[in-house]
Amino acid sequence: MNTQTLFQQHITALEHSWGEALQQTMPDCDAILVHSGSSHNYFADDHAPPFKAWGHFLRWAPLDRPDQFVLFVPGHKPRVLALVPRDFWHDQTLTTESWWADCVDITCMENLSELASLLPQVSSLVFLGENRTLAVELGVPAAAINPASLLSWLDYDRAVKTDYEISRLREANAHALSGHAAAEQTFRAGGDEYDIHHAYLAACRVLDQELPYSNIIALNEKAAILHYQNKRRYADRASQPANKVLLIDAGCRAYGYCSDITRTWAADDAHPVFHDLLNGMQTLQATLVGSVKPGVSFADLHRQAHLAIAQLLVDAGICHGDAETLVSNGTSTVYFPHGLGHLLGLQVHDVGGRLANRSGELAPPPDAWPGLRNTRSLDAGAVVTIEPGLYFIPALLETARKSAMAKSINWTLTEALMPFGGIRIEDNVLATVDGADNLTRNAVTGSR
Ligand SMILES: [Mn+2]
Repeated sequence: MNTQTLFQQHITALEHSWGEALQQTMPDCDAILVHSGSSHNYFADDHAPPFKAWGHFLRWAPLDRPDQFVLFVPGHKPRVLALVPRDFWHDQTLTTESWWADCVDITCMENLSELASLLPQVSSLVFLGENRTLAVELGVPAAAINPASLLSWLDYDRAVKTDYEISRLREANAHALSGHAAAEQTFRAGGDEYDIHHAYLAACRVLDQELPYSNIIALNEKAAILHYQNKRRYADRASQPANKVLLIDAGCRAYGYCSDITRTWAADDAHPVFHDLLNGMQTLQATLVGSVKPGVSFADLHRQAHLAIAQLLVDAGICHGDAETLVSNGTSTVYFPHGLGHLLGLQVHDVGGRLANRSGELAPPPDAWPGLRNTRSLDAGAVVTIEPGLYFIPALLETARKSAMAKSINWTLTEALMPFGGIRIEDNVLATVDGADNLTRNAVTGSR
């Protein structure tokens, strides 16, 4: 199916679900205005951080720039109200490819002050977006600015992707894999974190600011830092430590849709037990991916991951005891302290992961794992990450050493493995009616 047909079907689906959401949650309103967001300068500065449009806006129009609007009136073609300032400092050209632009009506404004004249009666308008001041200036009643009932409904529904969205997520995966291949090569060739980062960007032909999140490029012991943000570089190569382990967590975006992929590579001369752990993690990650299907509770999958990781720790000789006990007494959490994954879409950690239903009731995380970002049962069409990890994190190990857990840990082996940091393996997985479609492993990579 061609992109325009897919996008038209996507818009039709949005019109249906947003129409129902509006009618159910804000029955006195008859239109929704969605704002991409405003650009905000740093404090006392005339520079702003890179802009990212809001997910609920991007779903209608792939315009990743500030002060763009979508006006949704049930029964009418969606209208894009685009601010295109007269500006000789920046390129303000509005890119409107026909595959999406033909599915909406586009009106351009030179100044935000023109917006009010383009809107229907504001007393029955809902405003969605970060800029409350703008909504108030437009005259939108307070109760119709980001109403929680409507936002919960839209957030909840966003977990299930349309075919258009799935095709973009596949594209974002294929795109990122070219960077991951280059990163592995650069790691094996002895590059430092800076080199690996740039090899990734160059292979994907992207700029830093176009990434869905800052690349995590962690060599050796830094692989134990979950969101390691630095890129170590060595002017004097003689002082650069040998590459033993690379943990790279990096994605790409396709018209706003994100991929979020982690790979861990080990040099041949890494600790043999680390190689065993890496093989074990590859296997258990693939098993967890295979467990994705409609109706499965993500919290149950997370628990399944803990049991499998605990068993791996026992098999490798790092922990003593049985897996159940190591999970219930918190030992597995020392090595695997984050959640198994999250919803994925227009945001890397997509919205609605803790909603029990459209009405906004919450599905709280299990007491043992308060950080779990997705607590829902999976619906067909939902896309999640599956990203088990196993790390040697000095701060968590220090605490464990002073606790009752200490006696179930082989400290000699744990210490020997600390220089190797850790392991995370992450794929993006679609729940289908038949089970799981691994969008990462099944991505069709080609030349770009
Ligand atoms: Mn992730």
